[in-house]
Amino acid sequence: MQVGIIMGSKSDWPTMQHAAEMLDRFGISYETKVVSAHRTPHLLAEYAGSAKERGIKVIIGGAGGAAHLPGMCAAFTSLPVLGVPVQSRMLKGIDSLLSIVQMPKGVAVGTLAIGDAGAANAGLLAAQIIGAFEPEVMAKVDAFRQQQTDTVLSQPDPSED
Ligand code: RP5
Repeated sequence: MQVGIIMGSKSDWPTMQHAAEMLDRFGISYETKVVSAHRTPHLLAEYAGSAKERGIKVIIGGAGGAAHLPGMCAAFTSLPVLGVPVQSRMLKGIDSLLSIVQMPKGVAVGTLAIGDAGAANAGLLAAQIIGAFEPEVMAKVDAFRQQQTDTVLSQPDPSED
């Protein structure tokens, strides 16, 4: 598998499935797993610590609330880690965003937007990272973006169907 998609809870899947769908679009293999920083800390250490030797190239971590999963994951591996703030009930994901984005200098997490768009863009960014070394993947990313451009340019008048 090239990408590991991990999340703090099964309840994060409706958000994180958008990362998986994006990777499907580009034919990139991935695995999905619930790995919680606070409920299964030893599993997180084992998962992140072994990811590189298992062939994983990028890890996408999604979590909500006090969302320390991506940061702790990045602490255990030098693979690129992309963090997705899952929308929380009480604070609408602002808590998740601030928990993930404010990594102290020296351990990096690439933080995406809150919710579905962030998860989809995490999949897209993972494809772009892999595509930097695999031209056929980058060609698919370029085609996807061109399709978006063509769609917008073909419907310039928002009042028309
Ligand atoms: C976090 O707590 C998870 O990432 C999830 O977003 C949030 C709520 O988890 P559940 O109570 O739904 O399992 O750890």
